[in-house]
Amino acid sequence: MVIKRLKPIWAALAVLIALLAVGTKADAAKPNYVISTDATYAPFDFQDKNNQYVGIDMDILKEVAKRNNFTYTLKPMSFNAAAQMVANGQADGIIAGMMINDSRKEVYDVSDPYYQSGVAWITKPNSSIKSLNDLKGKKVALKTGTAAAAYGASLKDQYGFDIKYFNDTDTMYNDVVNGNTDATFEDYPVIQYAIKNGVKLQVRNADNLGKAGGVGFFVKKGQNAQLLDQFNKSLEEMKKDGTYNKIIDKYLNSSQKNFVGNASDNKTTLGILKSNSHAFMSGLWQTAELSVAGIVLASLFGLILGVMGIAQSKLIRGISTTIIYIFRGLPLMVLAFFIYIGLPGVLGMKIPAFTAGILTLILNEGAYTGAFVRGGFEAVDAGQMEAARSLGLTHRQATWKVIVPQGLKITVPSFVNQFIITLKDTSILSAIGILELTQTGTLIVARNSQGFRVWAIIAVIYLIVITLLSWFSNWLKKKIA
Ligand code: ASN
Repeated sequence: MVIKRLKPIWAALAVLIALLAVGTKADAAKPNYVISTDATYAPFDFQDKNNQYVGIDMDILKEVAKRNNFTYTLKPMSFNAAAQMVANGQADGIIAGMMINDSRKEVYDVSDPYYQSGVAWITKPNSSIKSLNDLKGKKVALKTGTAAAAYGASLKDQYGFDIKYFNDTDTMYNDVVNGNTDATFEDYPVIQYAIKNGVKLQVRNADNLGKAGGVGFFVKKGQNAQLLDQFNKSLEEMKKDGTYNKIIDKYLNSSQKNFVGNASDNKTTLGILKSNSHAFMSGLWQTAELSVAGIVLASLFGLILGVMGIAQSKLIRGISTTIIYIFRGLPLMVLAFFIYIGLPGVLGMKIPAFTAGILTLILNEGAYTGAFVRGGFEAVDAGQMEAARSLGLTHRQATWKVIVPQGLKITVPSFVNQFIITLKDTSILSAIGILELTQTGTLIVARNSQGFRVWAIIAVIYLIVITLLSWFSNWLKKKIA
């Protein structure tokens, strides 16, 4: 009955989702590998002033691809998510200043090392903490999933400190600089580069690094042997013909300013806006795309759930209630990780980040919408249904012609509210590497360390967009009412 009526809506939804999934097909001629990376990990991986991914890893990867005639799609995100992408087959390989160790060899196949590293422990320069023994009762910042974090955590009981976890290196450094945590552990070349470029921290064990070892390129165990082989061969060639040294020299013997741009650009809000205008615009565009698609599709899905919630059949009502219960109950980020990182491993197919993001919004925001739409329908006076039925309308006709129009009017303010929530929730999708406004902010702060100014700009952009959306929604509200 009601379900039959909804068939076209289901079909439209399926077509839209299918459309979102296209555009990721590989070029048939050359192999195209999906390579994940840490979005903010200078000097290995970071964005330059033109929003290009640069760094030792990026240059090596580019060169390997050129020499072996393959292309690749780069997936920059937090290190932990990037590593999981490879472990569950979403990405073919990861290059992210990643240390080679035995536990990783159980999950991945690893290239020859292309750089030597080791774990440093770090405090503020004037800190009273001078040895690991001074960490008793203190707080230590670690980055989730990293070799440095594993090393730091292994010392926790011995030295009696507490741990606070972060997703990216810059936020972790900031926490120590601001005095919220007392120390941190990070790979030596990475902290060395940050200090050279003005981060106010000090390494405490430069000549006694923990877990010294090589940094390598990783693929999922038992897969992509050819890619790994090509990487190793090209690396060897590059070491012989001088390309490797040139790359190392480019990043380690020059200051980050070469990549970040004119230092004075970063001292004023206007300068930051100007020098990053392209990044802000493309972040805004992604946020807008996610919001519009999320709002339209989640509203449709919510409408379907709402109508199902007042169906005659107990089963259909039960399905609606269960879907609402599950997807309203799950935190948005958990759902996004489940769809983007968890599902592909089970389904054996890759899900593009944008599609995963939209699906997350449809399910989560749609569940909220479904709940208030059903409430709106239930709020329509029971006499309306009875009157319609006594006039000879079937239950289905009465639902669509009498209850739905009246119920929807009641829910208009809730819809407006939900539109704004959906727009704000798109920021959570930065966690799966979608380069929307929030992730754009993270990347810009990672290269210019201007947290206050950059986040103020991002906040103002969100407020402007939300104001525009509110105006539009109010206009729509007047039209409908
Ligand atoms: N250096 C880290 C590790 O080996 C990776 C990273 O933080 N990008 O675990």
